[in-house]
Amino acid sequence: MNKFLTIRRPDDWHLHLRDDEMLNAVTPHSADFGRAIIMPNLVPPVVTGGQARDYRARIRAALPEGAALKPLMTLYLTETTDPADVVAAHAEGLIAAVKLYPAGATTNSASGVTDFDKVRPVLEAMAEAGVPLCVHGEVTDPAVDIFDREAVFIERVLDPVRRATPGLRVVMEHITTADGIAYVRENAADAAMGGTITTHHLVINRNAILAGGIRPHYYCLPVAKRETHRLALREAAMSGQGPFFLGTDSAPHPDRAKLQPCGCAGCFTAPNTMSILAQVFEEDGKLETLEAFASLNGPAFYRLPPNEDRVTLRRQDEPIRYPETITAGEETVTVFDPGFDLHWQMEPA
Ligand code: OTD
Ligand code: ZN
Ligand code: ZN
Repeated sequence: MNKFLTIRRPDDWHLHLRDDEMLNAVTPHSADFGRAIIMPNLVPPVVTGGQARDYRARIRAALPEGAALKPLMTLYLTETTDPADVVAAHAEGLIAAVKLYPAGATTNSASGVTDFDKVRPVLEAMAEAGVPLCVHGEVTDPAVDIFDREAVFIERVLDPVRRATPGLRVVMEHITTADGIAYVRENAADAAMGGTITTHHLVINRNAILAGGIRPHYYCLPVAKRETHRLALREAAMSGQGPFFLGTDSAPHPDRAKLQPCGCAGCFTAPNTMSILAQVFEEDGKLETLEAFASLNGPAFYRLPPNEDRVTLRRQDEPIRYPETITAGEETVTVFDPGFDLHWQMEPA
């Protein structure tokens, strides 16, 4: 059966494009999104407005002719971030948000925050100027079980930081638990909070990583949780409700770095994200809410207009074949395999 769905052009509110050869290889795969929030966890991280401007120029240079994508930059919050630099970069439209990584939480997060008192002046300036804070919501305390780190973060860090900084607007990034969904829902009034959900966390639970053999390409942070949590994410993403929007967290790594005794975290979903999303929304009979999730709720939170132009998702009977890997210089990067056939493809409207 041939079907199609025309929606406003989607945005990606959480994306890793890396730098150098990897940047050039992966950026074209996100070119059909309208806007993307670009994560600052390069080595060294993007911490100043000046560095964000330079990085944006490198991203623009890596985009193919005629690409729709507009990179919205972020700054990596450190204990020495200058509040005035943040406010100025936001006022000129260079950055859309500031990113908080608890020190050591994920790939390249060594420069993250340990002492939250040190960042209080920046957070207060952000609240005042309306700059959203995007958070990687996991504690790094080794005593906390990895599957509990998101829920514990809400109680130990997120809620206290929000209470201490009235008016600070926060995005809980890549929610992986029912606890995260509930917290965002409870605090979403007046767009005080939003939450991104990735494509891969709608598809896999922790069995995908560990049952019947260890599968490094399904390992990411926050790690996928048990099935009840995946179902809570699906319900939230498909609810059409304002606080929840798409942030793919597409995070490419060379296969060489993933297939190691200590392999790194990240799923590369940029090439097939919209196909997978259409498939899972269709499966749950919720195709009509895909536009809210991918194209409307994000801009509403970021106080930006939705994209004016449209794309069409077209369903074909024959499964669509995506490459298993792409190449970046000498390296290969494995494309996320959802484990089921894909029938939807995104085209210009
Ligand atoms: N998670 N990998 C990466 C980032 C994300 O926490 C994240 O946002 C990465 O490689 O940059 C990952 O698994
Ligand atoms: Zn993160
Ligand atoms: Zn990320």
